[in-house]
Amino acid sequence: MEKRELIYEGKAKRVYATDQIGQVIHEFKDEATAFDGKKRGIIEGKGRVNAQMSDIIFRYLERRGIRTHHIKLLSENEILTWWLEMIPVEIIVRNYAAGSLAKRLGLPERTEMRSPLVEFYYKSDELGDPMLSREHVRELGLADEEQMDEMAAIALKVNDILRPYFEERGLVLADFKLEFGLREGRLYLGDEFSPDVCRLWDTETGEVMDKDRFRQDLGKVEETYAEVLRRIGEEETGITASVFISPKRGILDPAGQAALGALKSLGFDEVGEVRIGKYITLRLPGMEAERVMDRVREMCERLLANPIIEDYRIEIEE
Ligand code: AIR
Ligand code: ASP
Repeated sequence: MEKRELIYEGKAKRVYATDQIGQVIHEFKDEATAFDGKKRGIIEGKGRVNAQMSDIIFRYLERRGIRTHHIKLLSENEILTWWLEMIPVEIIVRNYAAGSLAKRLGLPERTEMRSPLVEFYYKSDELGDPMLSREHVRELGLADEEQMDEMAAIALKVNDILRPYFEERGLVLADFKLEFGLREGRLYLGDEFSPDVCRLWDTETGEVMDKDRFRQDLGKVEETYAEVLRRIGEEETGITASVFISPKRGILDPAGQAALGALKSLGFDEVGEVRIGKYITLRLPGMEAERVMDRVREMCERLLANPIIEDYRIEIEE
């Protein structure tokens, strides 16, 4: 993978071309801005945290069926992704009132929403990211009706996946921003997922655990970013191995025979053979990928399978 020319520089990221067609590198910066760039500063280590957190969250979402631009983490502050033609609309999901919503509607901060809200904003620094109605999006030709529906539906699905995810890690997901883009005519989730683009509150203490610490000069900004990554990164080291065990062909399999007979008597005449096996998953925290295959094979040979009468297949997921 070769890093080529800079193709875009935003407030928090640089995007570079690569020698692979359609793939780009996102380099996350420590620079921070707020209030449409009026407040500026450096959050030491933010680039690293945001790249690594985006890697973890996007992989988690991918495993749960969300199509994202993510390919892989390349270094501590760089991610390889598919290049998307970005739609200049920010989709915000809110579980609690905070920030601009609390202000606009006069709601006390941290009022829980009856059900999650989805809002659209125009990604435009000159205009100060104004809120958009569906009519505004249509009028400006930013996205079509179908794309609007799909973006809103995906945003709510992401909320359903991530709210419990953060809850388990002692964090309330109060709100977040998503950006989408198109690749080969299909909608992909793009941009990043980090404390820069969401609000997180400590479940126990209520402490602010996101970019509001920078916006409101609450102090301990670097420490908070690092703490969020620590909480979500903990169980990320390590590998899951799946082992599929089935009786060897030609070996008598009484359970399979019984199921075959029962299926036939139910009229499933198309079935010629049934073999019934078992499925085992193993977590291997802190183990390097190269060693896992050999170790799990050894576990199969010595205990998990009976190599004389059973076949096994191992799948590894990082
Ligand atoms: N956001 C919106 N534009 C840029 C960002 N980062 C995020 C904020 C917050 C949510 O969207 O970080 O998590 C709602 O922001 P606001 O300002 O509308 O309250
Ligand atoms: N980063 C954006 C800005 O500079 C929005 C924010 O996070 O407050 O205004």
